[in-house]
Amino acid sequence: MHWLPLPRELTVSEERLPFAGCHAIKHPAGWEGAVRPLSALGEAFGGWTAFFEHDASLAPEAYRLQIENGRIRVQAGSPRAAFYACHTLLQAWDGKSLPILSVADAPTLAWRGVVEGFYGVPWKHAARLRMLDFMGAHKMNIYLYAPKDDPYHRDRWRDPYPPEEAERLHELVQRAQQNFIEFVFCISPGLSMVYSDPEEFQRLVAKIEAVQAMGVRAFGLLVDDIPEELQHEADRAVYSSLAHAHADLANRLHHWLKERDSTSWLIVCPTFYHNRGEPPYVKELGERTERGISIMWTGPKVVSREITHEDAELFTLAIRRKPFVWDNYPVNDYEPSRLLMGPITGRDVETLVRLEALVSNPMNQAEASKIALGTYADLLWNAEAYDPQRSWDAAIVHLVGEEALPAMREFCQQNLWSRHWKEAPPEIASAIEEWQKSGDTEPLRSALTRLATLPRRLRQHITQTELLEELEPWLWRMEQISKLGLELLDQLEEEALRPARILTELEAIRNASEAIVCDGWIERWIRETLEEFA
Ligand code: LOG
Repeated sequence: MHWLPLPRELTVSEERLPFAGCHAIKHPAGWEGAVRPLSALGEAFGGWTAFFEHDASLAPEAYRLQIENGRIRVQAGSPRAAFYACHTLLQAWDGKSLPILSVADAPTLAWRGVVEGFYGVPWKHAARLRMLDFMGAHKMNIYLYAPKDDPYHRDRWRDPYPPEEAERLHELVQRAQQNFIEFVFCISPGLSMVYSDPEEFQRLVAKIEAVQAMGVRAFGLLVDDIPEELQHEADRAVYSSLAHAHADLANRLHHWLKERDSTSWLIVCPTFYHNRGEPPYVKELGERTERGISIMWTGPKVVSREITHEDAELFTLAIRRKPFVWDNYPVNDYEPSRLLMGPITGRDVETLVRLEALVSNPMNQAEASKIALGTYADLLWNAEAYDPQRSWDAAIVHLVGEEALPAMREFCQQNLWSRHWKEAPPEIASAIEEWQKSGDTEPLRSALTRLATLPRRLRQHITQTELLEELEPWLWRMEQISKLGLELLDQLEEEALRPARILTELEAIRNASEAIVCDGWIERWIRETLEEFA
């Protein structure tokens, strides 16, 4: 079984639970939505008797699940925990029956999720809905809506959403609720807002009020990627610094929110969001911003390969609260020619227990992001047992199915961006080096042949059209460039090198697609070889 996330304590027997003939789920009043995944499965396949109980002695997201005496028994700390128990059962379901099993489960980190916070083409509405279902099914519980290129989020933050867009936003909020996900509406007013102007504040809260009416209680005030100095004369007259202005705005908004709903939650992304707490801005923001307001952090770097517990401790001291991590992986907006298909690494349990939350900022490609996101779901739920390799396979199987696992794993291995995210260069590098040293063409020929046929294997095995569409530029590039590499090998072996022809083809490939595969090793090898032999 490819668990994702891996439950904390788990025993699975060889025996199966027989169908009960009728489908009966007993649960506390108001828990219909929580047991929905199991009732849907039971209705489709025949059914069992299941008992769900609220156990107040359990942590809010903890649950115990036993299959015994021919029935299913769940004790859950909350409806969300019961929902997660159902999804554990769904993962144990093999299409025919459920195994006899026993699970005791609870998360490492309280808030686990996604921030749609990248530049470039935002996700489509349907992709967001699918993402929320994916998150719920993998026990992620928070989604921050913050696409930089949604004009109403940033550039035109003052303007209300037109009715159609508002309707879509409302639908997202509802889908999040069905999946027990906290929907956080974020707004980025910092490019133009006059912080000290009361009318500007009114415009900000008017925008927020409209989303509150949709049932949202959590909001993000994002002032990342704006000028590092106060821009308006009026603000310089009132505030001693940028941090002063940001803290004042956050505090006013926090009060405004709490007055309307005591369960409201405000999350702030500061202008200096990557550091260990050393810029004076960070310390001042920490001092001036009221307790109860969360502060975001991307780790020591914008894109942090590693976040250590020492890093987290230093930042915690500066902001006087646990950091809410905005994790810039697998986001590719700063390098759109690459897909980042590896598992998350470099955040261990020592770090995670020092955080308030961790949300991953993914790629513009929503479906392809689910490989890395699946590994995040696993890490954040059960960090103690996290094994990136196991998790990676599980995430691949959850996305494309068992049959496509070998081909998809191969594809992911070619899309890791080793310079930034991984120590070792891609596999093809050693075949190239081998060829350069010994002149042995066989390892290189077989590696290139495998790569040239990989796209066909993937197109055969992957059934999700949305995922295939996202991958297509990389599949095409991989096919073309490996075929060209094979052609070059043939020409060298036949001592009939036609450098101009190879170069023309290389240019044509580059012009047709900017996708980078295998870290660009094949292109580099072709160019260098032509220079050497021509
Ligand atoms: C942006 C983010 C972007 C990311 C990666 C934060 C807090 N803000 O440098 O929108 O997707 O880097 O390019 C960012 O990370 N700024």
